[in-house]
Amino acid sequence: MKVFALTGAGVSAESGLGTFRSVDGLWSRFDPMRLATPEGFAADPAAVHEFYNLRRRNMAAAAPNAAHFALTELETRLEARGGELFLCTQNIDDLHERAGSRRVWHMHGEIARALCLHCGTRRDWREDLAVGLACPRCGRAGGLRPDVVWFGEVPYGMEEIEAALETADLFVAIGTSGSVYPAAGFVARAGDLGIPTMEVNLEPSDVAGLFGESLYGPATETVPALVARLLG
Ligand code: BV8
Repeated sequence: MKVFALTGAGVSAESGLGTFRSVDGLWSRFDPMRLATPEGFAADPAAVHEFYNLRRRNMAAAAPNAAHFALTELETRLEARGGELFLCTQNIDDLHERAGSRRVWHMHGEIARALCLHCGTRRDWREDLAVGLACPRCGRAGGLRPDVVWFGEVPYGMEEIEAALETADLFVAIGTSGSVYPAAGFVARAGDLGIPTMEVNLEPSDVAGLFGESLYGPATETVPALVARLLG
């Protein structure tokens, strides 16, 4: 059995990492167009670095939760049966990896990596970023940015993601509001292909009506229950 799982901020919510669109969410306190766009970075790189430095430190202090561990269990047990879990996350944190997931597709990049705009080098980066920092590869300053996908930028791995979606036996969206594309469009694509779809979330998402089945509640309860059901 091949399961395509798309995760969002809701899977990390119970680890203490903020979501974007809840009442006190990140985008209610910070302006995404000023802090999560290339134009915003060009206009005020120091403000963008401060925003991501805060989130990078929060991630380092957080721990994976039962939902992350359940998805690791699903990956291991499906592979043991000749199946596969394609884990595609919109999250830029590393909690899936720290829970033991071996293959994670970060379609919106990773906050623990940095990209140099001068030489294009990408590398792990777990410290604060700052405007004056020089790239260890090319030695030039002013070009280091978080290696994340901002609004208006092309998500990573779209070819692999679309290929995996088309050959999935089940599409499950976990902890996402279904408000950002192209990720929010995956359920429609799966539905067009006749692939069963399931929404696992705290509450109905913006695209709830497109799912064949839904499971509502906190991810630390719903995801382990779903995994137990899928593994029979
Ligand atoms: C693209 C990384 C072309 C950075 C993010 C104008 C110009 C350019 C583009 C556009 C435009 N207008 C529209 C677009 C497209 C745009 C878009 O969709 N905009 C929206 C606002 C309409 N998209 C883009 O720009 C994308 N690129 O289109 O390029 C293209 C297209 C196709 C193919 C190739 C190229 C790039 C978008 C990526 C932006 N980067 N993040 C960072 O993290 O700082 S977006 C960010 O928000 C996330 O990554 C995620 O994708 C998105 C949604 O977040 P969620 O994960 O869903 O979180 P949210 O808070 O919204 O919801 C949490 C859910 O969890 C809730 O439902 C809640 O109920 C639930 N929950 C809460 N607690 C729990 C829980 N569930 C379970 N248990 C709990 N305990």
